[in-house]
Amino acid sequence: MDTTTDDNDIKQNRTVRVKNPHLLKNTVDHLYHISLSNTSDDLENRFGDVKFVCFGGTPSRMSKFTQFISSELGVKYYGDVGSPTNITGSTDRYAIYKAGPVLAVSHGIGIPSLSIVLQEVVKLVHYAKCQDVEFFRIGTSGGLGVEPGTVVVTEKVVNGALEPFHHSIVLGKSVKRPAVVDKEFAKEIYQFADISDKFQTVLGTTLCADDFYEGQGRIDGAFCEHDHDDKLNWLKHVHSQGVCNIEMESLGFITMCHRANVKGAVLCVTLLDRFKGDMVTMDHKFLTAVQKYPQIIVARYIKNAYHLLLKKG
Ligand code: R2B
Ligand code: URA
Repeated sequence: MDTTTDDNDIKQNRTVRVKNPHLLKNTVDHLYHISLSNTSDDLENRFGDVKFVCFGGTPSRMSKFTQFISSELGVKYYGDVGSPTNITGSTDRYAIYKAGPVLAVSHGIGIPSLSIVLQEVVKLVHYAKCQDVEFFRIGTSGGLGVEPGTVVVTEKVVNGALEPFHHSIVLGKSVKRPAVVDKEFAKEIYQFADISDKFQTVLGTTLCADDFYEGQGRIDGAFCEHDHDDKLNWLKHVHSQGVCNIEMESLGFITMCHRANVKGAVLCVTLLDRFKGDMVTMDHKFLTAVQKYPQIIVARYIKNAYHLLLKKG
């Protein structure tokens, strides 16, 4: 299996970059958490047509998205009527569904969970020789100064200290990687919001926290060493720096897309206004409805891009 990436292809932004000299030619690479292997699963035949990979938190949301995008594109999804089949089959860590050129992948909560499946999906599309692949995170978040149900298209992403970097520890040393958002791509996707939508869509800065409770300044966790005023002051401060929403994966997602030479975009719906409270109290029906909003925008983008690709031949 050739794992080297052609320089011309990188220049033309066509292939997914796997930057790892240890993945040598013809070695077996078992993608453990998604239960696929480069040597036995015929990846090129099964996945070579993939152009759009959409990530979201839960398997059920991504299954519903698969049904939605399959009807929007007029392509069949892999699986039985009414229930897309999870390609990862024998592992229940993550779910992957396929509808024509679209893969829908669940990533769990937080960067550590996202990073495992993202690395394995990057290798999957690399081994499958997919070209011009684009990645999307379609998720949920807490909003700041926007109506619940607003979709935020991320044009800048920062960590909890408002820095546009992702810090991690490798071999005992701190590594700092820049979170480079493809602003043009974000703007292009934002154009697919429509004035007649029953929800608002905005371009804005997303703060990516390491935790749902203390990491997002909440005061309703099991532990809390700050008070209501501290929380409000922090929320006001980050809002004054342009932050529109807070979630838990965008920093890892954007950083890894950049490293992989893949266009990546993040669209999250807000479930509450954090200036008004901490608890997500939206009822199930409304929650299900709003989770579809970022999917609607991404589906419009994909539909348009897919039709252009088909025309080109
Ligand atoms: C948004 O919602 C989840 C936490 O409830 C987390 O995955 C995120 O980013
Ligand atoms: N997801 C988050 O990470 N934070 C919220 O407030 C809501 C959803």
